[in-house]
Amino acid sequence: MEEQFAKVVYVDGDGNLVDNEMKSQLTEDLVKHFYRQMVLMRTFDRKAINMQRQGRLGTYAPFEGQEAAQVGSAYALRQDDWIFPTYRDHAATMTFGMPMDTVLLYWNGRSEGCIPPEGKRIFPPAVPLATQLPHAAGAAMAEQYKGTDHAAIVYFGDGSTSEGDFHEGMNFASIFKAPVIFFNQNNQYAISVPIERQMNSRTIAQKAVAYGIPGVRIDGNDVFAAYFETKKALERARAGEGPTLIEAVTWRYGAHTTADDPTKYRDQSLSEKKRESGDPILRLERFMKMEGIWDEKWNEWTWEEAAETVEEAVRTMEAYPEADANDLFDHVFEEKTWTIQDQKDQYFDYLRGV
Ligand SMILES: Cc1ncc(C[n+]2csc(CCOP(=O)(O)OP(=O)(O)O)c2C)c(N)n1
Ligand SMILES: [Mg+2]
Repeated sequence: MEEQFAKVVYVDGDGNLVDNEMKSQLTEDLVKHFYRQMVLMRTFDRKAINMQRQGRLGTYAPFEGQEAAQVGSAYALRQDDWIFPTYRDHAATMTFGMPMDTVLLYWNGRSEGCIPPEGKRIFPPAVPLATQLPHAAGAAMAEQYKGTDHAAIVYFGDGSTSEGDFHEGMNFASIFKAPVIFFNQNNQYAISVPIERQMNSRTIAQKAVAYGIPGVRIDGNDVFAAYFETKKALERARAGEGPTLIEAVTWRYGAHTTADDPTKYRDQSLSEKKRESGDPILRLERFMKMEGIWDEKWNEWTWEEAAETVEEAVRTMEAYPEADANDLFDHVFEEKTWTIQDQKDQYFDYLRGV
């Protein structure tokens, strides 16, 4: 299976261009765009962790190491497509156009953090695992009924493939040829459970066979593989050829969330080795050096610009008016159930010191 689903890679961990298929499209502009965006995302991620430690954000799910998978795939979308993220996919949503201060509001526990800019089809991050797959299949089917060529992309982790919703979403999309991309980030852990203890399948891409759809396994730390393979899958989807399952093999360097301590279940020196052998940003630096388009000054400016952009978003988020406690209860259902009303009454009694 690992041979049948060999990893697609355009630029390897050492920065070598190992596949020439897309060479003509690797313009300096595109390469630099990806580098800047990944630097921005990493800067955001590190800042968010620090802010959680300072008590300025709630629990946060870091994505450092997964920037290429998210940035490359989201950049392949068209502005009128749909995106269904999880709690770890804010690099994807920000690349697609979610404002950074909105993402910060989400992690600050604010309902405003789930509201995309007008006209943007960005679903709130799915925390109940895999529930977003049937939603994405449904949104794609709706576009099909309407006769548009809009597509949907749905993000989910390796652990989420053990959920029934994974099967239901894939099967519906397959049988109705819905224009949806199932974008799996196999970061090889579901919290503390490594992939070998989650499944006997050697790959996630092979699961596509069961649904009769294309399965593509990519080096998830190669931003070009993420971009070009998602683009190809989107073209198939728009042409009425149905869904694709993409498995982006990657690694999260850090904790599952800021509430987790990865040293309890894995040797973190492994993460440092992974950085050296294939980090998404480092490999792009190596590639640019080989191509003769690396500029140390430009690199410094890129990191500085990213830090300023992130600080600006933090200022905007922190200048928001106080959260309204009603928000906790008012948006759960269109009409409140008595249990929610009861919880709301109790909470407001508590706030009033009753
Ligand atoms: C239905 C459901 N069951 C359990 C959980 C608790 N939970 C949160 S994240 C997680 C692991 C998910 O792993 P994976 O799908 O690989 O995504 P990753 O966190 O690695 O991005 C679990 C079990 C949940 N959120 N939803
Ligand atoms: Mg995982």
